[in-house]
Amino acid sequence: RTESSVKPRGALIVLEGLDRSGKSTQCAKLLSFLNGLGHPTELWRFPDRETSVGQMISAYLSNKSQLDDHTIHLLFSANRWEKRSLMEEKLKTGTTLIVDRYSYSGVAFSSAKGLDIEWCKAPEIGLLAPDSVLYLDISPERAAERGGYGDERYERVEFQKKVADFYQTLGDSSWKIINASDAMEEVEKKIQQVVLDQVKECTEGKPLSLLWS
Ligand code: T5A
Ligand code: NA
Repeated sequence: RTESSVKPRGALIVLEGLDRSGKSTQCAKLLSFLNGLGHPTELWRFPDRETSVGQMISAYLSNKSQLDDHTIHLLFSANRWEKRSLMEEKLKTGTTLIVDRYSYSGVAFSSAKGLDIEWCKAPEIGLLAPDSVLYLDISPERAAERGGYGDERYERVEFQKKVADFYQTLGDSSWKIINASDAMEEVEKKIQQVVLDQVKECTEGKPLSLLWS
């Protein structure tokens, strides 16, 4: 087979940020934008609450169950590992994935509870590295003013401040910081620019890589 017959791979695009920073809103907009341009695209999210591991996580987040901090950390990681092979298959067959939270949430939230950051990163090693991480940057106070805040386990301003500090230590060259206090349409436009560039690079043969490198 000639090289031109190889299907260009999809891009792995991750949205990260504090609770209520607008990730799910922007993921949905991005999905319809890319689909509208004819790019095969799927929207994924972590935790994926549909799997049996995901149901344990969901019960924990809604305070219906209690788990040791290390245990829940590993469940979040396991929830990504159970989707890894499908993720690779989708990307290699040309589907772009927009992912609402990923390993950075895993490390930032557990580290904010006091777990060692290197211990937190270890189970994420070998998962697929995102081509682009869009970090929706907002102050914890501003985020708390948005709808629905306060129902789930981690939705407290003091805790979110610690999470923001750990997110800062995780940023690398794949990260783009997006001001998430802007109007939704502004945020949407900035994300579109970054993502179109990434989709193009992946189409042109950018290799997939692994966390953390
Ligand atoms: N977690 C997650 C871990 O501890 N470890 C892990 O490994 C992972 C993956 C659940 C929790 O789990 C933790 C992190 C979380 O605490 P979740 O299911 O993603 O994670 O949480 P959700 O409650 O679904 O979502 P978030 O709280 O993170 O909210 P979003 O998706 O950031 O925000 P969104 O889009 O729902 O918007 C919130 C509100 O703001 C408005 C929206 O209309 C909505 O009302 N809004 C704006 N308002 C003004 N201006 C804008 N630009 C706006 N954008 C959105
Ligand atoms: Na969300």
